[in-house]
Amino acid sequence: MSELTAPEGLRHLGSGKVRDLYEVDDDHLLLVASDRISAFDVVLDDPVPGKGEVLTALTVFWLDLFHDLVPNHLAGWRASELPPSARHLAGRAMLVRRLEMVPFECVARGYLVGSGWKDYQATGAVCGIPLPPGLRQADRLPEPIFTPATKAETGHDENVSEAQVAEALGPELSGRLRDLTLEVYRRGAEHAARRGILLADTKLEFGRHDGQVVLADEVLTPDSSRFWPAGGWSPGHSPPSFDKQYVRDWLQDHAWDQQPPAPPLPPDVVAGTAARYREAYERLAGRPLDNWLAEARS
Ligand code: Q0Z
Repeated sequence: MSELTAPEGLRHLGSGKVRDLYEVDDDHLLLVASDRISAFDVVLDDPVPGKGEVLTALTVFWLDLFHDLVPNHLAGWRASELPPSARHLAGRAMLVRRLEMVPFECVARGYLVGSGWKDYQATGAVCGIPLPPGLRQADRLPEPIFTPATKAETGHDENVSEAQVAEALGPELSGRLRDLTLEVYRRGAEHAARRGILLADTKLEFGRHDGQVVLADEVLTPDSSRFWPAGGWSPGHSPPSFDKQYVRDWLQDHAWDQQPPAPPLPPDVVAGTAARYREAYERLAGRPLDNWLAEARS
């Protein structure tokens, strides 16, 4: 059976641009990462082979690295741990504990880019956090900041202040989310920097189970974070993306109007992008992806 066919007998709960979510039982869900890739907010027709496995392998790697800091939702990822009808998805699937999800994206930023740069230019602050004057696009911040956002069903998430999170969830939970988000980001960014990758920012999702705050969803992947090659960064311009730069460059050189569908990518662009994803995993985890995949298929 193809590794991309849906798991039989599991109810499909929803799909994002890249991932699909299924119900396993009352307490467990199955998250499946596809090889789909988006650029300029459009999902491209061409998959990037192995991308879903990299997203899954990286999430499993980071959850293990942070296990002393925060409990997480992972309940299994090896074939032997997956429901029988999902075993062909081993390597791209995670069995997770079903949580009551926190209704905010928990974002940490170490550099001034994206919506943070836009907010700063307009107001001198990001999510209500005042920043020193004179910062340039992509500047490193004096210290990482917590910049939560609402989860938009359609369109883009909207930045909110920590006070708005505290109003909705109470000061205790909002403070815990801030502290955990910043600590996960600090530890991840420090680990990555030692391996030549800058983690500019990241978006985390948390849930609750038995009164505990639990780290959920995908963690510190190129789809939930900005990865920059350490050598390519300099303040004042938007740095190249570690993973998507070939795709973005090629699309920009081909006068695409950014309305779907995107033009088909040439095979060398697809292959170069696949190699960058694999390299990101292997640098960060210090392990060949094939070695992890062999374990996942066991
Ligand atoms: C994650 C999402 C995806 C579409 C719900 N452990 C959990 N418990 C309850 N809910 C979730 C999780 Cl991870 C949950 N999402 C995001 C993932 C496709 C949306 F693969 N939504």
